[in-house]
Amino acid sequence: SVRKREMRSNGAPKTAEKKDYPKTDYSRWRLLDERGRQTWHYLKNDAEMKKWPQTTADRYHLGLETNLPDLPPPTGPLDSAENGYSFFSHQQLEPGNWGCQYGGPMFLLPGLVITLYSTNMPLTQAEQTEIIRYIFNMQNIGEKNGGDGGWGLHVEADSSVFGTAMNYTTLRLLGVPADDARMQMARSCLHDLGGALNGPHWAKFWLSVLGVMKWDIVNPVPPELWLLPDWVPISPWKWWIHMRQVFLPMGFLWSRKWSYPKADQDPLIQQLREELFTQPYAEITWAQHRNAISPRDNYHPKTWILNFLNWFLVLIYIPFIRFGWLIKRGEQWSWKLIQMEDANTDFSNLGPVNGPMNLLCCYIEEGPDAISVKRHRERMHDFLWVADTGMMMNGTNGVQNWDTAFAIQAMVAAGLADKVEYHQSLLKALEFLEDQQILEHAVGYEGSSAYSDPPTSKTCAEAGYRHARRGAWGFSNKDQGYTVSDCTAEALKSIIQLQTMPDPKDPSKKLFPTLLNEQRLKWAVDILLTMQNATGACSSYEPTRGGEYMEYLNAAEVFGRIMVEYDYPECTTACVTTLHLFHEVYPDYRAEDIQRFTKRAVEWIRTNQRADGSWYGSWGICFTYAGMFALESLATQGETYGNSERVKRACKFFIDRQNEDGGWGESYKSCETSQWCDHPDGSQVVQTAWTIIALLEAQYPEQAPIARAIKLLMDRQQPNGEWLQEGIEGVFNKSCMISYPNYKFIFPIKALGMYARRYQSDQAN
Ligand code: LAN
Repeated sequence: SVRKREMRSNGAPKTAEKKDYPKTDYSRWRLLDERGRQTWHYLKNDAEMKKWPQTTADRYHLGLETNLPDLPPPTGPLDSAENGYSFFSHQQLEPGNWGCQYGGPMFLLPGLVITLYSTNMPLTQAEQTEIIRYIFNMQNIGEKNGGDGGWGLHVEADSSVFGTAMNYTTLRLLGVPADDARMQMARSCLHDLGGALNGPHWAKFWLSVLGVMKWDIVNPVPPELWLLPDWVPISPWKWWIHMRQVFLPMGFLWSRKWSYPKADQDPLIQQLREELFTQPYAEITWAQHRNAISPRDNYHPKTWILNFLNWFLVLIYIPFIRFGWLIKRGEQWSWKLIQMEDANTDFSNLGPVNGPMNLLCCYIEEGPDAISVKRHRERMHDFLWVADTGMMMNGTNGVQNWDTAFAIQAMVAAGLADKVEYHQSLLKALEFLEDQQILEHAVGYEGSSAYSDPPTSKTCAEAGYRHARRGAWGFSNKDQGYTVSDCTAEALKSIIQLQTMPDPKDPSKKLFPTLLNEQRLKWAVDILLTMQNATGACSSYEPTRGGEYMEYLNAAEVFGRIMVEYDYPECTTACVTTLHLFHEVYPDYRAEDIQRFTKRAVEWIRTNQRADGSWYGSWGICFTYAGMFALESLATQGETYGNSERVKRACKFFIDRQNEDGGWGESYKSCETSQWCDHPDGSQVVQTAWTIIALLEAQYPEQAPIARAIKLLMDRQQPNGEWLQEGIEGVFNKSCMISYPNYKFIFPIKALGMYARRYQSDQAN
């Protein structure tokens, strides 16, 4: 049963509602990919359009008809995988990578728009039009999340003060009038939740920058914390990198109490001051609302320790102890660290939250015409993406390395990578990953004690507290340049897989060129070997530096488990499977280190399994995601269904949750609650594929349940090889969802191909 062909991005309401907001001409948008730097451009006229025609990928991402032909109906799972790749390979971009709308979080555009408004650097008309359209498309209206007119933390969430106050403000700054019917709904939703005063810390911060709130409402963010000696347990360098890199510019801005200079004269700001609150602006005693928060936003309530600390900072430290020299030194050192971050990322910055904040810091410190400001402003484009629902801000500056590595792995696992039809495409993917390996140390490493060869996990202040990176891959591209453990592992794995593949015509020859020499592969392994925690597990960007006690100081309210790095099964298993493969190919390189690492990591993976047989995933939803990685890594150690009680338990967990239709569907609520929650829409293509892969890796002995799942994947495939977008796939910080639209291609292709290889000519239907 083939469903109606329609392209719909995550989060868009399921009911057709009337679109009374202007739309740009979608035939004019083009995606430019310059060595992994992705930016969208709106062409001005026909001459430009002639010179730069729209590609299939452009059309696909924009939700326009791709006109890709119907393919011969698949005769079995392998055919279906090939049809899938045939469609997917048309979306491969010029440098060899894939891209996508990487949306979900609803708090990113507001930071950008507030920054650009307060610095008078407007977006183009086309961008504004599409941002407005996107935000309205994500509004909870009609059937969507109770239809109260607000916005949530992410596209599928119930309305919260954070989502509603920020997106309402953004729309107003982009010129939407307050008396618009949807704005009235949004306002009444906001007021029902107690108004913007009930927003979390980050909302209060941004609205103070804009001059709609007064800084007194913001709990302290003292930049002097950066002056603490490194050994102090709560020193910021020990925090999770995303928290400290947001805290850094935030502290600088808080310390300066900077806000939009024209706020008091700007009529729009005066209006917002009346629209966002339930009481008259003039009567608000700001300091009294520092801790106000609506229950909807309060995922991680502030602890009594943090409340006490804030009380101490406000009543004692700031008035009596925070001397001028302390402020000055804190700001100076912060500014230096901000500059280091800018220099080491060529102003790309770690992510979409600290990017606009760093821009503001440069604007304040160096003036509106500074080169730094100009470069930051250009970099903001790297985060913006145009989809069928409008223009949004991606969660990173792309998914380049990550999705490309998985695409390669899917084709290898499917046994399709040595077919001539796919050679060109996979070669391009390989070339892309080659180009994106980080080969330079971060500024500050050279000659400093932080760097040694091979690198260690030791860091120091001169290096901006950064982990070693030479030989690593990041999640997005080389410009951003941050080591991620599993991104390095998955990229390295896919490269080794291709570079060692024999030519089927002449097995004494290799099918793919050796683009990365042995030295570069070894650098990557050196990096992986620095990523292990004392527990044996791996974290995301660095080994864990601080204790879980830091969570007592989690001030963000809307996120859980954000203050330090944690042990993640996904990251740990990726390192295990890759080191296993590397060791098979290069048995002599650091063999003992690899063995020791693997032994400890596998031990951790075993103990991390829950009693019911599952693993909790932190970056994908949820138990299906982590279970797949865990079983794959155990399989590399020879641990499968036949010889392991543990693996049996894991398989049982999955089999018990298989739906009537043969698939699996898990809701994002699993992430929030740490308990399995069925997806309200039933089986999902992506989670079904993850589970199939898990069961195949585990060598689950029965074919029938897997065959039913395979049939579901094939039934959901469109005649042109495509799979349609379903529920959201990814998550971070327990509470915020994020979409991985390419997963609906990558993992079904892998699952179908693996199944075909295991059961050879058997057909699922
Ligand atoms: C990501 C995206 C990729 C993800 C994986 C590689 C999948 C994971 O295995 C390790 C962690 C990592 C790199 C990751 C970390 C947190 C990110 C960067 C994100 C989920 C994408 C967006 C998110 C970032 C924190 C969003 C900005 C929000 C803040 C709270 C600062």
